[in-house]
Amino acid sequence: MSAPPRARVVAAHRRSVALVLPDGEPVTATVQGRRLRIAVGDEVELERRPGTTIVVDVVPRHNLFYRSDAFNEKLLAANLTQIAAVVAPDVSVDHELVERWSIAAETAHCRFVVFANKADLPGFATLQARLAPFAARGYAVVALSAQHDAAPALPWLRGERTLLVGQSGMGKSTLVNAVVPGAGVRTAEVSAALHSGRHTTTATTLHFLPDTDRESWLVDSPGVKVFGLAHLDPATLADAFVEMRPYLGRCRFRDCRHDAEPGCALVAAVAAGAIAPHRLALLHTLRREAEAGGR
Ligand SMILES: Nc1nc2c(ncn2[C@@H]2O[C@H](COP(=O)(O)OP(=O)(O)OP(=O)(O)O)[C@@H](O)[C@H]2O)c(=O)[nH]1
Ligand SMILES: [Mg+2]
Ligand SMILES: [Zn+2]
Repeated sequence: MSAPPRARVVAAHRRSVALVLPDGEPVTATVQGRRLRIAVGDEVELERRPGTTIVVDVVPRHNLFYRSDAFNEKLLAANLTQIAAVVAPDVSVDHELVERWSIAAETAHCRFVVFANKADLPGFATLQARLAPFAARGYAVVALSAQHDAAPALPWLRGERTLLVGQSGMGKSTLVNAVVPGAGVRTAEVSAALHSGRHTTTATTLHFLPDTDRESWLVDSPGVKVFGLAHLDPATLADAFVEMRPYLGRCRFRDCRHDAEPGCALVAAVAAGAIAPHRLALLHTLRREAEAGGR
């Protein structure tokens, strides 16, 4: 008996999913039962019946990227190798959000990169200067203009399975259109998007990079204002803060919460100027979220 056909999920809407078969053929399928939860990027097993295609199982994932608060979780994409945060000078960048994405990337064992978009606009140099802390942590900050010259992004996308994340209006969909000919993703003026209060992109969709045998792809996601990480493990959270790693395990108490305990190596590193105070504060915030999430 031959193995059941497999396919890559390019869009998921409740029990209906859009798939692409290994030969590139697009198919729409229905998910069997209520148990299976499907994310974009999943590889799924199919059963083809006359007139209908059924998703019967999900191939074990390398990782699953999602956001959550104490009540809900929202799957974003599976089987990623990279998270790319898109920022731009004409939208007020929430730097804590960008830090949250970097932390989520670390815990999902993904490379993290910042795409500093709209290099053609005034204020870009100021934006780049504000991104210096990310570069100092070892993350690439790639300057590009999705609208005029997206080429600098290409070496970062080839060979990777990338999720684009960002606030609304940063240019995620514009970048997809620039590097995937024919993607035809809708984009909108920043002002129109912000004033309507609605984001232009409403669904998460996967696009294959041309000439990569469908091995490289990127996922466009709707802009967000918050990114909850209640599902992270409070005990290992500090590992995701790359600059804290050298100090971990050096506190006087093995179960140190890096708060008010004597002999805390992280508190000492903050006092010595080696770790930014807001980063330790973010660690505490995320730990409270994770403990409230109770996962
Ligand atoms: N000047 C300039 N404008 C750009 C550039 N890239 C994107 N834009 C514009 O920024 C606006 C928002 O772009 P989108 O691609 O829709 O942004 P998005 O991040 O997908 O937004 P959401 O889907 O709402 O999350 C559009 O008007 C784009 O034309 C760029 O490199 N330079
Ligand atoms: Mg968009
Ligand atoms: Zn400590």
